[in-house]
Amino acid sequence: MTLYEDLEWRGLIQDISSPELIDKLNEGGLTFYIGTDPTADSMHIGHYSSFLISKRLANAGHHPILLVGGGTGLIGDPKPDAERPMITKEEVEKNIEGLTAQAKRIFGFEVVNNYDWIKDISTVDFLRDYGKFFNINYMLAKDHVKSRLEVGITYTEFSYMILQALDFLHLYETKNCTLQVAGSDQWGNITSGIELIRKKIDKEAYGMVMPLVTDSTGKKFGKTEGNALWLDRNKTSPYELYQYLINLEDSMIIDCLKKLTLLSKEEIEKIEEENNKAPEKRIAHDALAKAMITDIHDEESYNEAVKISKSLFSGNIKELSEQELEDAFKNIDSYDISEDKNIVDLLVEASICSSKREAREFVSNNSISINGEKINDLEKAITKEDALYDKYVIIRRGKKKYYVINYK
Ligand code: 545
Repeated sequence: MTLYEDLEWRGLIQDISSPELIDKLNEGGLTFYIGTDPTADSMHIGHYSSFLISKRLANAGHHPILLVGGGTGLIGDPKPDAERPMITKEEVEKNIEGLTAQAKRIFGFEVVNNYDWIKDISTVDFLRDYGKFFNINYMLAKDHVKSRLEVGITYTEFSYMILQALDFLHLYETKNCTLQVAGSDQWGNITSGIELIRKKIDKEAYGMVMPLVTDSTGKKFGKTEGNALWLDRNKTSPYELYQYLINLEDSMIIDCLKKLTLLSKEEIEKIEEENNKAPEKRIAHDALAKAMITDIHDEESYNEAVKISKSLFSGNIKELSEQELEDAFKNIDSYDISEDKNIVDLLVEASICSSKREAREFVSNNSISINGEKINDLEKAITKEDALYDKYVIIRRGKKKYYVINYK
């Protein structure tokens, strides 16, 4: 199977700028780039799905460049509905550091920063050397500008496409970069670059975009109750990522294996076949979680996530290390205490139960466990002795609901 056939099979091709690109992709040896603006200090899973294309192309013999938009990040790529709030230069600095380190860790490729060339362009040069190649009518017809005409768009954001276009030209001229890839929302910016390269130096450059991964309701992949799933383990622990992936709708799994892992067609088809034979074993979910967590973090992180899940399921909380406990309960409701407390009082104070009566009922019913052990003594005092690693008392109410008491 050729590279292009593989990308098509995965559903990763939304648009290509010219059919000539197909042969070029299959031959190998292209230098290509994908860019990201420093609007956050970490990528999330949505960005990851597009960035993974760089690995696929690199594995097929192309040369990748990852661009961090230190210049464009100060301007802001127009969103379809509203102006972006400007972020401070300090924030941009900090985000560049985070993103560059992350991109190097996960993808291991050359990273360039467009601030390095954009900062030297004077206003007059900008207007003469680049602005002159952009017809306002052409710019107004771009999707993200068009959709903003009613609500308004500042001159700053309106100019954004010129910057991304001149990046492509710059990389074409300095690194012989002939292809830009991204998610489908970047089509307008990519074609602007192709046009600029054609008009200014009479050369042919190419673009390719992939669909953004969504769930069955059209929601962007990787968003849980408004929170993104980050690639930074301090923002989203491997365990949280594991939970998200393991609980994905069944109907999405094969598509995710194709789009979000580097597993081959043969491997994925085998997984699908085994999964169909015994769906209750959730083989495909496991394979997805294993591949993604190993690629984004490492195999140890995947094993740790599995261990945490098993321990929480069986109630063997005490076998978790301090780090594992922290990963498991990072985003769980917590309550601080600094002295010993009677269990019933504590359950009410920490809002685990709504009244003393309810708290007594839960305790008497064996519905409360402390660090994985059921208690039914209404006089039980929670003391420093109960704090795992001298810090955490893990309370479970009913089958699933966990709370953390921080003994300070
Ligand atoms: C800037 C200069 C260039 C080329 C590209 C850019 C960035 C581009 C853009 N891309 C998106 C982005 O999101 C913020 C990430 C925060 C960590 O805005 N104008 O930077 C996303 N991109 C990945 C995919 C995307 C895109 O990083 O392309 O489609 C999302 O999957 O939205 O010369």
